[in-house]
Amino acid sequence: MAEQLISTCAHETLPESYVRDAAERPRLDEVVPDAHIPVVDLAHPDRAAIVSQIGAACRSHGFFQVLNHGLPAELMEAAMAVAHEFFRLSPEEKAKLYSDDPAKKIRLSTSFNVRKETVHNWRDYLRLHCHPLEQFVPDWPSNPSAFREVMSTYCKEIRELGFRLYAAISESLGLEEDYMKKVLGEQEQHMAVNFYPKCPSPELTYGLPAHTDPNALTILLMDEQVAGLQVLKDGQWIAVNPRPNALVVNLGDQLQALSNGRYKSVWHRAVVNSDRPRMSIASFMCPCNSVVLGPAEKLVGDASPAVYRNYTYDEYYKKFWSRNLDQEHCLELFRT
Ligand SMILES: O=C(O)CCC(=O)C(=O)O
Repeated sequence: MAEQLISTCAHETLPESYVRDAAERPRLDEVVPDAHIPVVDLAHPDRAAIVSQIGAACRSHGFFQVLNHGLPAELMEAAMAVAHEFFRLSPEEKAKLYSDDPAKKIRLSTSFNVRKETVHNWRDYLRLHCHPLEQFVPDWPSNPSAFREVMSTYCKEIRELGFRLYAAISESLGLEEDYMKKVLGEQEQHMAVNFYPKCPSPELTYGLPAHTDPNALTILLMDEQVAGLQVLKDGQWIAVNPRPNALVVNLGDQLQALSNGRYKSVWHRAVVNSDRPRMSIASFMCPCNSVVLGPAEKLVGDASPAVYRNYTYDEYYKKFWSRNLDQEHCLELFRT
């Protein structure tokens, strides 16, 4: 029910259904505030250096930020602006798009999976399928009026960037430059526009609890003013501090599988705060549903046997959405 959206009114206290058990809370005072997430300048003149920095970041953090990535700053600002405008729409307008059915390809929803979960998360989100654009855009929100045009342009640019990153990641594993693009098939592309309103008790809840992404690659546009993304590194939560004009890239479960476990799809979470709302726009590059996934043949040998069995993305995605977000790594269920 659309009344479950949290962006439609202000909250003085945190409703009980959002309060985590003491052992599950974010312990915000233990988070490392100024850790270093690798930053890669994609305009560096030496391509080999870019490939090697990306490979190192995929091994060490599973996360990196990219600069000079080709997306114009004005486009990123416009995407954020139209996202803010969307979440300022009236409750009646929002109710028209609301659904809690995870199978719906275009929906405004809340938390993660309200049908299944027992504790909710302090997030509303607009979920959009984005490829092929001409198939999905007619069902995207038409209000605000600039939404479709701005987000379509943004999606096209992100897709191009995603393919450039696949090439560098493939090369960094010693694979053909076009290996990932080919093996992942005709890629789907999804978007989550995440809105985290001001929260009266941020220490008791999450925007999104710890999870890994089920897809291949995620590219995140972060609010430049408000931090909230945290990444698990060597058992400690570290804050990813926004950098002007940067995009944050993280590997999803499918690249961990393709790399035969050399690269990691790392646990991350979004925390909330009581001072300011926060927005993030996540673009998910997803393998084609029917494609058979598993470790790249070249990365399997006597010294490095296959860590994961083969499966279709359809099988994986269904398994992922049938579980709670913060259960064990979904890929563990696909081990050989
Ligand atoms: O809002 C963020 O910083 C993280 C978003 C995220 O992890 C997701 O949408 O899966």
